[in-house]
Amino acid sequence: MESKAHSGFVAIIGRPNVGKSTFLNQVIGEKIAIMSDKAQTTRNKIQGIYTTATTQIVFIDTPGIHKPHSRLGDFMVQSALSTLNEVDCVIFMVNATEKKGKGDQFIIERLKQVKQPIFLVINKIDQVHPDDLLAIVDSYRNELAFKEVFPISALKGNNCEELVATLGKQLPAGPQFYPDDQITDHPERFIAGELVREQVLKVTREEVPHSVAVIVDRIHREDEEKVLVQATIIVERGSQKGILIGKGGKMLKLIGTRARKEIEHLLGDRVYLELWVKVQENWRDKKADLQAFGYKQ
Ligand code: GDP
Ligand code: K
Ligand code: MG
Repeated sequence: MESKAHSGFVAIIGRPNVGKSTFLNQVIGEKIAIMSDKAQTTRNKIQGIYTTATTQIVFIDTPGIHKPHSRLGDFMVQSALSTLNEVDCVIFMVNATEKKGKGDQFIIERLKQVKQPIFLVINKIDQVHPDDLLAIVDSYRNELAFKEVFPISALKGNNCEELVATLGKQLPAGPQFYPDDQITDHPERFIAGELVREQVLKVTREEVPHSVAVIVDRIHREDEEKVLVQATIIVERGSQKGILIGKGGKMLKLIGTRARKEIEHLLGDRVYLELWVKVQENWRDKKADLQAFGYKQ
């Protein structure tokens, strides 16, 4: 592959729910990372590859940095923090609608040890008055020297192109890491499983969203225009299995219908989605289960 005038890796770091995955999808123009209003939606690092004639930026979306309460939580926070050593630039994303909190302070302390340029990105500006931004910016600027500060709306797209252009210019000349048409490092199988999990997150509450993993067992082309996708939703307790299946199977059907549409968009084909629900007690704290479900250290 050729080289580019600008190429490199940019980590997107921040607390849960600040809009990291929304930003990644906005920049790439496709849903490669699932999004929801639940904390800990993103569990794995996800690379989104942005390529133009002169530039290739590999964005790394990361799990929100939080206080972990399980082995899975440890894995997530470690994978987020470990990207800091692997990138050319860091985006520290915060939420314009919230004051700087303890969680941000924890991240700031980590970022103080980072040598690469850090961009402070204040997201969700569509929800605040412009006059309120200054105080937020100041509260972070007092703590860290940022290369630049960007107020954006990842949801609406405001100021995202400008941020990407600035990041690109920041990167040195170098090799192109991925082909022009590749937009993520994860295979369709992974994204299909995530799209099922996204729908589970949207229809469940409290502990259930956090207790769910999804494994895609099989993707099989049935004929020219039909793809069979078989997936297992794993939960931690029998009661959760009951919730996910619902009365007369209603809940599972809802999840399946919605996820099927998303997977059809991903694959560009008609999809038959078959879902099973399985209990694997306490999987979030078991090393072998974590590995089996794709959360490898
Ligand atoms: P992450 O946990 O940091 O990856 O956050 P997500 O991308 O999953 O988004 C968390 C929630 O914030 C979702 O409900 C998004 O729709 C919402 N969100 C993200 N960006 C924006 C934004 O720019 N404006 C508004 N109003 N909501 C946003
Ligand atoms: K989220
Ligand atoms: Mg996310």
